[in-house]
Amino acid sequence: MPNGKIDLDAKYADFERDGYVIFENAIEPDLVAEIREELLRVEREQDIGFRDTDFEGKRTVRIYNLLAHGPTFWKIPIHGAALPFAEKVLDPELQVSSVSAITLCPGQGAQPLHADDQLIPVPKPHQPFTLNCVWAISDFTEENGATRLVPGSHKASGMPDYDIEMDTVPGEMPAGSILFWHGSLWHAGGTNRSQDRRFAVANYYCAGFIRQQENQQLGIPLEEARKFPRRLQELCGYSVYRGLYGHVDNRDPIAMLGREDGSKLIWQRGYDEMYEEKTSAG
Ligand SMILES: O=C(O)CCC(=O)C(=O)O
Repeated sequence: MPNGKIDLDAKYADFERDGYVIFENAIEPDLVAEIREELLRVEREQDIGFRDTDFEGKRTVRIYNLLAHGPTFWKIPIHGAALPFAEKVLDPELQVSSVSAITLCPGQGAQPLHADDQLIPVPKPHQPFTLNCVWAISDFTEENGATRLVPGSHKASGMPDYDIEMDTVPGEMPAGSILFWHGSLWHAGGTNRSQDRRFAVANYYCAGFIRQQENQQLGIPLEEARKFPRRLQELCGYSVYRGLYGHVDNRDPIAMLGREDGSKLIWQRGYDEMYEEKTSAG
């Protein structure tokens, strides 16, 4: 990690208080440059233009299902600067909920404030079920549309009205940094008043017990998923939560990718083993 070892406990304390935290300069510059090149390649080859809804941004290029677009993107969910913190917040049996690019182009206006988990019908506040992990692939500045954040709003009991205006702070950070936020935090993409694009990859994790936002098992061709590092396969849903949720015919679905079964199912384990933890080794 370019910035040395990260003090996860200190970062976790900030995260609990504010609902977000930034890991500055956490990603290798070569990887940041590679991701940027790859985003431009996919955009060009697939002829991806601006979105056509206000929420997604009519001057914004979004590329969904990024893991299906090449090995560079496989490095993101399992990166050593990101995954250990996500495991700490959600638990080691977490999943990838979605991985998408959000490129704000000059002239993109502010997005409505929202929380990523606002459609989950559970009374708030609650423990984090989802965690967004936004990689800055260019600098994030107030001028180019750095994400607007409402500190502490993950502890609110409700959701913002669609067109509400309120005080926010910009999640400014240099390229190569990561901004994490609790799924209940109120936030929005900013206004891009600059002449340049703001490049970001939103690597969104969820707990292993809730539904992924993008259907990773159908969205990623099986022959591609077979090539993933094992930890990424598990994160994409080829795993069993607590030895029960997600099994296929009483087996760990990782076997469908030609791997040896990882987890014994709950019925084959002793009860004490139920909370056995996985590691983040890539
Ligand atoms: O682009 C950003 O900074 C945030 C985007 C966002 O929150 C979303 O699209 O849900």
